[in-house]
Amino acid sequence: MSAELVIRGGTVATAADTFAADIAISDGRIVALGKDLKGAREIDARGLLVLPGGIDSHVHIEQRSSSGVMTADDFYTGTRSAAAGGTTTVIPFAAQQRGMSVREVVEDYHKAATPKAVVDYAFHMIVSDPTSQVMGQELPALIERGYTSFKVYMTYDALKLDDRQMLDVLALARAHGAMTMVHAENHDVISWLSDRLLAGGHTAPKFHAVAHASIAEREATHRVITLAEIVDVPMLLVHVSAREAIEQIRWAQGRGLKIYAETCPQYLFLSAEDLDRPGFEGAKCMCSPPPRDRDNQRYVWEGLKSGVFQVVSSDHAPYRFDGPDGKKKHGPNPPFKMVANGVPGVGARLPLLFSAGVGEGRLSLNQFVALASTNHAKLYGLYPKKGTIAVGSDADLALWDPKKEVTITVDLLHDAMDYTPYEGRAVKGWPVLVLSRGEIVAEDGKVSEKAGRGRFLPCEKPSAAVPLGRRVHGFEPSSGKFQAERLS
Ligand code: DUC
Ligand code: ZN
Ligand code: ZN
Repeated sequence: MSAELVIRGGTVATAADTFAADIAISDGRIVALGKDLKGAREIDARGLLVLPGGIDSHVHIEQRSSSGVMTADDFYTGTRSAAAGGTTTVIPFAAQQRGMSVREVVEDYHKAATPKAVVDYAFHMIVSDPTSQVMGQELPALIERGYTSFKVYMTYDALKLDDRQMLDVLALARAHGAMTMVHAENHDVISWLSDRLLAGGHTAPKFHAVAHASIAEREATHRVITLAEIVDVPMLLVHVSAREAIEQIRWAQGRGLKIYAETCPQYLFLSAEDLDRPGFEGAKCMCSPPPRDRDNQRYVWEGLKSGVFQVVSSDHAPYRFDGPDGKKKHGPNPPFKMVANGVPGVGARLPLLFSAGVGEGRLSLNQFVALASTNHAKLYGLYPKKGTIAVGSDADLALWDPKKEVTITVDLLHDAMDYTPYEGRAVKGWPVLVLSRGEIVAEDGKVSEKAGRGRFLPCEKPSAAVPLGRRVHGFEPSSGKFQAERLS
């Protein structure tokens, strides 16, 4: 029997295996894997890696920052950029502001996404106002309808929950089988430090990193782990940036708690020094938590390698640098508190991770697939429809040329931004052809213009079948070195 399309002669990699196979596709799904498969159309993948399309489970699209700035990307440009960088599923947030109904927020985000998305998408909810209506009725009903994860904040005046509210949310997640994603930073520490810095005239972007101290992240991380332990529920810490927080997560995982963790390219490739770029340029790298120093970068890499982290997401939060609705909305050189927090990254995430991870020997190809795609699908209830290459799965594939050398520029990323913090960075390895449900959405630098072809994905309740960090501590404090042999 002949399929509609065959991807011929590539090296297929999943989170578990690497093997040579053709892939046959019909009706948007994988129908066979094997040798010498027949198809009405063929794509020659000789010399290429055929990987599951990336899943980016942390992106902000059409969302306003706490300083009132709107993301540059809408669902068209944001998902187009995802496709350009090898990502075929995104999970943005339907963000509740206080006083809003979460049900209505979800409906509004659907209205924004439906006509524009180029690749498939699900939604997490952001819960900032856990009223009895939200907790008693809206969230349970939404979870049953396929919105099975929500993000909550321990900082930001307009978003943060107190510990009691956090316990309520965690208990609801346990009762209904949902996943809670937590932004863990100690709010009072940040605001106390910020007030002192600003009062002393320390207003430049680099002081953002001073105010968002890594020990404030550590404290909040430990506290919310404790709350999750009290409730006895799995939980995921988002955008973990530094050694101190990683140590808490490793400790929790070592005790057998189901604590999952995400990190992002900004903690692997940027540092606090980037916030001190000349003039106001440092604002281009301002996000929360902020990038740290090189030792911390090493810790984050080690956490990826040893399994402390299950996912690498972008935390794509695309606030433009120039223009009336961007980082300079509140003046040409506003104090750091007035600058929208966030960096773009949905398009650059996978080329950066592939190049420095697989290309430079820090990660195996299968680890890359797990961190880039498979574990996202498992944690958020999209597996095996998404996140793997198997008969019956959606034909979401990224064909990578592992030898292609590219210098990242904002134009290559196809988002609506006026900068990328990774401008000029050289990478080796690029997704040269990207398929979403068997349809080409990016090829040789061109991206699909079919706004609205992306489909909403209701999520199952998250799976527990995601490997957690190992129980050994890889870092040897006395020597300052990682004990690679104990980790491998
Ligand atoms: N921090 C967040 O918590 N969200 C968006 C971007 C950022 O920097
Ligand atoms: Zn956050
Ligand atoms: Zn975020």
